[in-house]
Amino acid sequence: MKVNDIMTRLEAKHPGESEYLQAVREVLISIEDVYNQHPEFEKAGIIERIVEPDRIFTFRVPWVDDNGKVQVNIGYRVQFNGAIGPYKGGIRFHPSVTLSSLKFLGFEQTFKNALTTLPMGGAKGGSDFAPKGRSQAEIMRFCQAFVVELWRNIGPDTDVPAGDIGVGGREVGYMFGMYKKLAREHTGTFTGKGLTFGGSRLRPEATGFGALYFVQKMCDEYHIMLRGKTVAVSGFGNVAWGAVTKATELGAKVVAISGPDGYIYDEDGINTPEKIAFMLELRNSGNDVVAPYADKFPRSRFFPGKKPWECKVDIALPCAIQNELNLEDAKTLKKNGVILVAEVSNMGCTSDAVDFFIENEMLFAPGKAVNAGGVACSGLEMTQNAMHISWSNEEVDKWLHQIMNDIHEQCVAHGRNDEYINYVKGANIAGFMKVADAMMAQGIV
Ligand code: 2IT
Repeated sequence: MKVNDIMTRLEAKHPGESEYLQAVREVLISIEDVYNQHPEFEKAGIIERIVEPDRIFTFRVPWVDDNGKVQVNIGYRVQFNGAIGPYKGGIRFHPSVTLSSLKFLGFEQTFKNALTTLPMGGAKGGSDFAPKGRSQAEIMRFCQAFVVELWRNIGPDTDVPAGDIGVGGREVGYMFGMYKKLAREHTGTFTGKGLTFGGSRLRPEATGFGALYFVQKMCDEYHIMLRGKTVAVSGFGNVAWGAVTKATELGAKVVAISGPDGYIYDEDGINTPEKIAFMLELRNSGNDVVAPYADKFPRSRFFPGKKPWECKVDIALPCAIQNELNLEDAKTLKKNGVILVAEVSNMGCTSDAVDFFIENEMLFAPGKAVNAGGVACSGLEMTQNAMHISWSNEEVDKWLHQIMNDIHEQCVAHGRNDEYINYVKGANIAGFMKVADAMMAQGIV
């Protein structure tokens, strides 16, 4: 395999799909050497097959807004790779959603899910629908219209969607309600459900908690004390909230969170139940701004239009959206002496930022390893639904912890080069080998 040749062909086939091409290139570069040690992969066209989704559904989502006006959005479900289990992955509602972004997310999800040790294939879906400023009734009608089209292509052993940006417990509830009505079955076809109808304990916390378990393992590996370290987080949604909660519990001090409007710096730490709960209030307001935090807690400051990466901290955790940390930010972090960067968002860093971290042998781990706790907990929800039981907080947390440790171990096993662990390489190789193995065993399909 020659990465450049493959990329040239893919760019010609899918022009302008920049995020998808970025994600594919990153994985191919990591796996090039191992791949070339397996001539049977080349013979079976593994690369040519693994970079293309199994199938894609695209559909119109018409709905009526509160003023009686007809609105039309586009809906998608990208079933990327079903080699190791039923398709699994979130639904994103955000104006930036395009086929390219969902293809990148589905591709990443395939390897992430492989890392979780659970049998789940990769998928992603969503719409360019913008929930910001929409009423509860509008959100419900949109979710229902989305599922009216999607429902025939999903099922507990076929494809199991969940939440992502713009889709939380409320939206999953509405989508599940319509699914159940159309399919006439109450099964685990969605994860991230409410606790009263088959949801798993800890699912809302799992992405952020899992990320911090992973960060803890990175620290242990390098004999760094997490306790007492300062942390900058981007975002203020569900994932950021889980990360802030667990970071605080583990003795670190989170001093920054952010929104599309700018960032908050709170020197005292975002570390009291009141402050952490306020993040949820901000999110539930539906306004997509963090500025009100500074009004509520006057010792903190709001920096409009800025990113939190300019803060002098020990640890940086991008928790918002893809490509939110660029090369310039990476250089600022290094200059400020940051010791660890862990992507909690999917592909949170641009390619040149990732290259910069690795060339400078900085401690860096990619989203598909760090944030896998979310989908892992979804996998546990599927198991509980299939068994018609529900596990306690302690049981789920124990699994989550074990899975994150296991992912860390896989990264180290495939990414260690003398003293330095290249977590990007480790995660990509471990995830790829599992999926490739399964594809080899199942013939050319
Ligand atoms: O990016 C992700 O892993 C998610 N949005 C969670 C997917 C899931 O199926 O729980």
